Amino acid sequence: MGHPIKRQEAFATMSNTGFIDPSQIRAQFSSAMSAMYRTEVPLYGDLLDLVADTNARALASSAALKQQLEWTGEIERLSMERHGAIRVGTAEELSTIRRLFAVMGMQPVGYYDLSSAGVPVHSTAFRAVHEAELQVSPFRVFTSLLRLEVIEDEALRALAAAILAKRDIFTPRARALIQQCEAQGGLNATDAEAFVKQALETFRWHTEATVTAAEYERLHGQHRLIADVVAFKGPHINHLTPRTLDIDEVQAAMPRRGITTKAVVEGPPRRQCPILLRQTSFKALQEPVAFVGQSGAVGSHTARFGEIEQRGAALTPAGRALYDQLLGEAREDLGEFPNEVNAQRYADLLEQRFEAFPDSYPAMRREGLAYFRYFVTEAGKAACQDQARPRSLEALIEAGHVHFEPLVYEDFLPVSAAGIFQSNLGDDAQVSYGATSNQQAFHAALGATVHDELALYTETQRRSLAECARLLGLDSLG
Ligand code: OOG
Ligand code: NI
Repeated sequence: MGHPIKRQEAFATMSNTGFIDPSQIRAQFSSAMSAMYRTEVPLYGDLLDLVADTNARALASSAALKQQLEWTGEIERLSMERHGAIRVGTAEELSTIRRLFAVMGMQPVGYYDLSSAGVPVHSTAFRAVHEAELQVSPFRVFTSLLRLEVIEDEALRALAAAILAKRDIFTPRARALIQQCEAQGGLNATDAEAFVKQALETFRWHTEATVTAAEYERLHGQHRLIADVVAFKGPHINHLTPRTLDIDEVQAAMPRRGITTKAVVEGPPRRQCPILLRQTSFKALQEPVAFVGQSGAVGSHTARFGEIEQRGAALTPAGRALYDQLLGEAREDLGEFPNEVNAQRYADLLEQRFEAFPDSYPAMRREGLAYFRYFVTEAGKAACQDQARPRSLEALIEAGHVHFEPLVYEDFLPVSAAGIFQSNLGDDAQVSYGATSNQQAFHAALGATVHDELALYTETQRRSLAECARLLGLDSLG
């Protein structure tokens, strides 16, 4: 095995137009968001410390893990890696959010329909789409649009729509800077800095509600999520999630620090070779709220929570189908929704079912279950002029001239997301809304179509093979 390749500078900070690279704006925004959330929810700061400790320990105890993250460059982005989540109320809010994220090089990826799981929203994730941009800042935001049509009470639906129509979740200056960026093709350093500050306002927590206590109760009575979206001035960031290298370790450490977590870790079971995404969260905080007509914050609302995640290999359609099948089987075996009481049994069932999912990267590659990134090793470079060197991908790997590592999963999982929503909404009633999945309506509201995440992984894998071929002086590989 060769040595990890020194990564090339992914981006120059500024292009010759004088505009700041969108990835740099995203990095600044992500860090400003984290600082803001730390002051709003101090527990988030504790969580960051805990995750940093755990990650340092995981790296110190596994040279293989450290080397893997060095190959892929993830080691450099780990400490700044996080995702957030917001919920918006109208098509106009969603499409303007899309334009706001575009200033930072974030595009909508994937469509998640959560209504079948009893959560009246559909969602996408805004994130960078190219591996070089992700390397600068992997910041992502899970963004949900409330499906008002699920409110059966017509008067209440009209009330919610009227309240939403009155608010503007963007500052005038943020709107102007978005427009300016679109017209000019970028923002200079001063404008980028102003943009970060203005954009942050949209995600801030507001103690003052936009509705009376009685209206809040009506909205809340319909669904807690509806109150959360409709009753406030903006789509407050409801959690910010750091990436850990060992989620079970953090899950076990949290109670020792007085944090009560969700009973069940969402996603696949613990494995030698992590796949997709494992997540767990802890309960929302009760926040004081001032309703219209009240003096002082005498009401309360639970909106915000903490979450941690561990990311693993991105799966191909075949790998994903196998994942969905095994997850479904484990849930069927359990015969009820995972909860505190059956958590251990569920974990055991998951583990049993997932024995059918190969737990080594070479096997996952051979069976076409995951996406990979390929690198030319030192030995490969040294052998470049050798007429007898291998030329096929398999032979190059065999000879140690090409090395591969899994592509990290950059997205979310609908079943897991529904579980996270539900645990934080305190919702035990797992009703299905039966509203049909409506990606078309989502696209119409968004004012754009979402990227297919699988196409993005395929492209990254292809680019890495093309780069290997170039370095080795071969026509093509793979
Ligand atoms: C989003 C819940 C989903 C995740 O990581 O899957 C989520 C929300 O509560 O708004 O954050
Ligand atoms: Ni989340």
